Amino acid sequence: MTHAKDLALYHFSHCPFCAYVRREMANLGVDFEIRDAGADAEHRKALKEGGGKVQVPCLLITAEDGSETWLYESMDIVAYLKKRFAKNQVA
Ligand SMILES: N[C@@H](CCC(=O)N[C@@H](CS)C(=O)NCC(=O)O)C(=O)O
Repeated sequence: MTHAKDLALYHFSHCPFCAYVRREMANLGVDFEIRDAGADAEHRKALKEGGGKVQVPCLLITAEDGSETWLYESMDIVAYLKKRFAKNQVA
């Protein structure tokens, strides 16, 4: 299992698009911080201010220089994860 410190996923626990991303994380053998933007007001605020809207899933990618990319859309997030972690894939 690879732990990616530069990634964090904003999600809602009952969102099917978020479940899709979490399932693909498991398939790819990668984990990173998961932040509940439904239950946690601070995470919700950070998502709105950083990404521009409260829509989940959203993947926060923090570069070495501290710059942030807020990636929305489950299919785009999964494409990014596959491109980066496909070599880890277990199934
Ligand atoms: N096309 C988007 C759809 C995401 C979506 O509709 N997410 C819902 C939750 S399931 C959402 O964030 N709605 C905004 C809200 O509930 O405030 C994707 O595939 O990621």
